[in-house]
Amino acid sequence: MVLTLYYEPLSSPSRAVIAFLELNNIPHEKKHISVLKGETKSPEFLKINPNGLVPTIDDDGFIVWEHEAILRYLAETRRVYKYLPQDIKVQTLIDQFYPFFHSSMRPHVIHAFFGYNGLLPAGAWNKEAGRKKVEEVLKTFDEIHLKDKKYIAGDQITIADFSTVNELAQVYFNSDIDWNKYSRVKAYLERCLENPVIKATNIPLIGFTKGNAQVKKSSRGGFWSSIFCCSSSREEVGEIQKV
Ligand SMILES: N[C@@H](CCC(=O)N[C@@H](CS)C(=O)NCC(=O)O)C(=O)O
Repeated sequence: MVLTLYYEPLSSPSRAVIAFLELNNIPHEKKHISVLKGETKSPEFLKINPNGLVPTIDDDGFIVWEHEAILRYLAETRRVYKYLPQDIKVQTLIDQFYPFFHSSMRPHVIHAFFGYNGLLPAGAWNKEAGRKKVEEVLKTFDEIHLKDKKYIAGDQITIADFSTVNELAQVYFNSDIDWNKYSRVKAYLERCLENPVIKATNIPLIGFTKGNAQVKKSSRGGFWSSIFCCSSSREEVGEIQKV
């Protein structure tokens, strides 16, 4: 049975998996589970991933969620090591990066992505504070992680970069951050986006952040609920529709 990827194009971890599959020519079929329509929380999808999150894969009955685990699983099972080199030092630098990615980078960047795009409940977005948090992350990323390297784990792009470029693109394309203050990060993002597949996977996001979306109030909730601890905020977030 062909590998199935459950994904949402506006989800940065989904885009990282899509780019990885395509760049490695891994046969797969994609099933769009619309976060915007609440499909991640449908009874059918919850049977596949009880956490109700994308990306998720089904590899002949073996279900995997968490995009980092998916990327590693795909590299190992398909024996494609271009983006996960079999070098313990490179792999350790990747391992060392992910806690920073999950605990600092992603939460602040997503909050800002929502804030800049008008997707947070009234009063939940303080632009100055939100931008400051992202800038703290960018400073650390610039001065420590990219200090003397082209990519996170050295001179070669790895899965850690797949995660990061997709995440940071959410604020790279639409925010008032002065990226010239973080010249290594800016050069890094441009370098990653030179890859036509990585660039293509980010195109839905570019269209989205250019303002081709409007927010509609809805009581459904369930939109990126992993980000919100409080269900009342989720209910206010509403539904987004492309216009
Ligand atoms: N830690 C997970 C995060 C997955 C995640 O947050 N997915 C979001 C989209 S980016 C989602 O599916 N949200 C659905 C919902 O909140 O209902 C990963 O790295 O894969």
